[in-house]
Amino acid sequence: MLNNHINKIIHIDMDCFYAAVEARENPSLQFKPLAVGGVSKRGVLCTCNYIARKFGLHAAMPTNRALQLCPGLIMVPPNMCLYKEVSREIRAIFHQFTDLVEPLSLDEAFLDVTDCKQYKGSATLIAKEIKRKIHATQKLTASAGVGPNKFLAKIASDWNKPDGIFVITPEQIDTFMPKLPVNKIFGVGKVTAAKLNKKGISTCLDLQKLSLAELKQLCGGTWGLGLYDLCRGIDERPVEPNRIRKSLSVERTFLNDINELGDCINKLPELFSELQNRLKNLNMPIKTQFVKIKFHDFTHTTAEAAATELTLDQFISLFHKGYLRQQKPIRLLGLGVRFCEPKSSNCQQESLAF
Ligand code: DCP
Ligand code: MG
Repeated sequence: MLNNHINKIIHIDMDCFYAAVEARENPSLQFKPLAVGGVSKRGVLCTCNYIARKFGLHAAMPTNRALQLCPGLIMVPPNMCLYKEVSREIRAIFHQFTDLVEPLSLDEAFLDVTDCKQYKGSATLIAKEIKRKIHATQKLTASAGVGPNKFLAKIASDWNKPDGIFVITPEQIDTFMPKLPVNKIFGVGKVTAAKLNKKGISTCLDLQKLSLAELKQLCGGTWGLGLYDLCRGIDERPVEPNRIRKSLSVERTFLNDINELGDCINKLPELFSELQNRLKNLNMPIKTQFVKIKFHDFTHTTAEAAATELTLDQFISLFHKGYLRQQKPIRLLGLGVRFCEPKSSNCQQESLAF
């Protein structure tokens, strides 16, 4: 990181993710204490909604205990396929702003929007727009944190949960950090916090007063070094999109299902130019192009054809092909490409990790 260069990182974390998806699917559950998890006697909670949290319930609590604390609790077994699909759609929203997306789990990701030109480059406005888009298309709420690094962005997303947004600017670090309790530092669990508390260390200011050598002695070499930076709000870890890209697609979930074929075709040019823009930066050889259609009843189909150069016409004919298979109102449209395998003989690309 250059000294005069300030990164803009967003952390997004969905609110009571599995429970919120279940309540969306079954609105009669919306205002009741609700948990997702193992319903058997030996089961545990994956998560619960915020109403259930008022009774002291939390993730990983045994179901039996949860039912004792909250007798009116409604338990739903997890539906991982559904959560994965929602997660994929949310990630597609992130990618409308940057390809520097590092997912941490199904419901959480870091985004590096330092070079994002949208919304005049304002990370706060981008985070607000991401929250808006998630709510408009998924009927779910997310919390967002904005900061100059991953550590601060993650703390910020937790600050105003649920449905919150919190921004920590570089100028605020020196007033924000000293007051922060040590247990807010990711990695400082109950055991470390108790150990530190015993020594009279409860805030980051207390930690800042220790020398590096003292911290290393107290917490071990590597962790001591990490803490020395973190308690000052310093974190230089980059956002790492950690997979080898095999495909790239752009997609839209519509606010209302689209019934008219013509209306759908009118959406294609905009998606096409968005796809072209994203591809410009990658410079990777293409193997196929495809159109993905998700219908109102969540069934979906993909029409695909070999391609080296992309054309809108080919996407339009693929769209017709896919649509004719079901001819139902459309919930989501996507355009994408698959790339040549990194080691395939007819493509020269060496490593496509980024
Ligand atoms: N999860 C799980 N078991 C755990 C913790 C979490 O199965 N011990 C699942 C269920 C959660 C999802 O992962 O819905 C996301 O985890 P989070 O920690 O982000 O928790 P929530 O999204 O449920 O709640 P919050 O609003 O606090 O983020
Ligand atoms: Mg969450």
